[in-house]
Amino acid sequence: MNQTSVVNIKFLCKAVGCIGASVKRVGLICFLLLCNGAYVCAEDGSRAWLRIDSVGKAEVTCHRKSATLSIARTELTKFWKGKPVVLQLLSNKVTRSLGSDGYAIFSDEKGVKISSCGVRGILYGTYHLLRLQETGIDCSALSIKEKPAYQYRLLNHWDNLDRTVERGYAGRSLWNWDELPEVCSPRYQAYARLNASVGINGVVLNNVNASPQILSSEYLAKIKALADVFRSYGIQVFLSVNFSSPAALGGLSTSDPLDEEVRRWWKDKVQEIYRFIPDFGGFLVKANSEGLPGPQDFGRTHADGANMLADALEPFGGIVMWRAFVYNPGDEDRAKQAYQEFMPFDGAFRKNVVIQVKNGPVDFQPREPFSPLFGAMRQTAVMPEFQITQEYLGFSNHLAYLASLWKECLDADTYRDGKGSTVMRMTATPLFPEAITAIAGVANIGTDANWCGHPFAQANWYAFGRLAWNPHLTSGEIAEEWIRLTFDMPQEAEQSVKEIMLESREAVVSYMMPLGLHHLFAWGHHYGPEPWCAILGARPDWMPSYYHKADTFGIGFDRSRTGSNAVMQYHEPLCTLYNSMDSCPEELLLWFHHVPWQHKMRSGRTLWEELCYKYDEGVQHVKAFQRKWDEVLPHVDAERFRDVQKRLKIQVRDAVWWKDACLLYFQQYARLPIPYELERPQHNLEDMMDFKLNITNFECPPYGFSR
Ligand code: BDP
Repeated sequence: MNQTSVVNIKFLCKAVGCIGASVKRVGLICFLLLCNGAYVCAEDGSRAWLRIDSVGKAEVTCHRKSATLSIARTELTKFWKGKPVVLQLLSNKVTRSLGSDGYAIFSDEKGVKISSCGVRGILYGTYHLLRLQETGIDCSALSIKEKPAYQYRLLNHWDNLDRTVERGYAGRSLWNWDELPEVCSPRYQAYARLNASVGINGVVLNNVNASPQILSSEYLAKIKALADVFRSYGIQVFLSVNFSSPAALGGLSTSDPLDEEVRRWWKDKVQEIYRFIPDFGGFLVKANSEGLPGPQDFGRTHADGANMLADALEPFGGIVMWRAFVYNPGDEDRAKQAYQEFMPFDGAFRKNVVIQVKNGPVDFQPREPFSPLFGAMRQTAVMPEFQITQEYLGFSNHLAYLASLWKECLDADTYRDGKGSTVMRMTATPLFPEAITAIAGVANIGTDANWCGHPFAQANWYAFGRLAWNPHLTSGEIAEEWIRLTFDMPQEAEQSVKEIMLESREAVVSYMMPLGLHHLFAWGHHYGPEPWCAILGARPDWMPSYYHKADTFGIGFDRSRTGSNAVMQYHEPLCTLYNSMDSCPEELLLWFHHVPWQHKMRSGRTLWEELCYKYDEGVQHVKAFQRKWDEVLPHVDAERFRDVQKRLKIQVRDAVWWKDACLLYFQQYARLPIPYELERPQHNLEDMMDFKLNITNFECPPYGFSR
């Protein structure tokens, strides 16, 4: 948008401000701006961060032929505005050192050269060049060499075959199984293109709570159709499998991984898959977790189970991602169980197995310490799993930019090999020559026109891809790129939006679960607060009281040496640091300690006061986001502006709800007043305790919060 139109818009906004309150402000602005010829086309968000208008005249040369190269060529021909480009698929010292996904870009006064030893590398280089152009970088003298940090950069879809999406908040599953394989929606290609543009090179199509049916020949034909679309965008297809498939689908009497017939069944099934999809990626497995079947049902180990599948996949180059999200109700602290379960098998897994570990030891909470399984194993590849979909961060209603959360994990020092042994280094550096390096994010994508529900949730899809490629990027750098690509704003407005994004995750932590509190969510759907939740007969480790342990003495889970001793799973100096209430970082205090209400915090306040301040801070932050967003009104198209504005209202409502619910509930134990300088509660505890949200799987809660 040029400067004149910005000035015009500002003038018009003022003019609109004088018109009667009954006039719908944004709509009118839109109308006036259109009359004025300014650029305010409504945007439904479907183009996400690839919003370049075709210029269609670039000169692009490429002497080799492949479907992927022809995509690269078309993208550049249509959208590149600069000097002629040559795409060079070649193997020399430089390109070989960058690998087949890596690339080099050089430009001078004659033109641009993108070279790689793989077609995927050329495609990624193409999107890099276009990204530079669209973010306003001078492309006249480039000398870039890029290589991804992780070999496998994967989205995990938790999509069911009936097109519901577990923990999905953006409509239904993209995969229209009824129409496939005959009909391939154009959205499959658009989705693949968005993924490729940020370097994502694999997708697990179905829910980890997998239906055996996904492996039926009928479904394999449908999956083949998807794989055929994704392939030219450099995307491999993977499947989540149900461990009891041999019995449930194959009709065998057992699914015991040491049974010969079972092993044969998997081998045959894998062969069949590769007949349909020659570049199939492999399996993701959730086993012996939350009621799902697994090798332990037959007295076998996780290694037995994973290795059986690995042996079947190995001849074809496929891999197994075996999830470490395993815990059982019992006396042991849930946060310790994944480590206990997997450490004894370090070195027992085949080389084509990687253990997929959630960022925290419990479950995708707004803040957790990093899982101690990172930097623990020495002979087994381990990969991080992040949750892009906002199961625990306000669904698609709350603005929460998650690069900050993921960076906190990736940058955390495990101290495995001394200082600097960050999670990023421990997982991106192969432990042995053939070791797999991989990273996964649970997708937030569905049939909504803008893919992700909240317009800002797209930033999380984008950021996941960018971090998987280069975990050294900062959250701020990624946010800046995304804003530039997604909106057309003057710098000042970009800065405001960036501030909102960078503060947003901490705001959510503050109004939901500050100081290391976790899992205070409402039963089942996990939207909204329910610290009081007590369901008769339910698993105790699914109840908030298991985690907050509030009583008249204090609050928090004692995981110190004298408590559950979870601190022991961390290398020194972390173990000692976390073990003491005095040295434990305050943002994790109640994760590791049961702390007296009167405990003095570093601010000089008591724990109770600090808790009140934190909750209040969270609410104030979101109110500030609302103000900041309203200020950028002249620079955002009406459709997306209003959408975000509407969701911010919900977020403010929810933040107050969280604050009131948690403070009024915990106050019963603390028996202390909420500091008088803070805003008073707006709800009654009894009303909130009576209130039950009725949420179907993929719908967002209704706007009105009342009984
Ligand atoms: C939990 C989700 C559940 C998933 C599970 C998992 O509530 O829906 O199936 O994680 O990761 O957070 O397997």
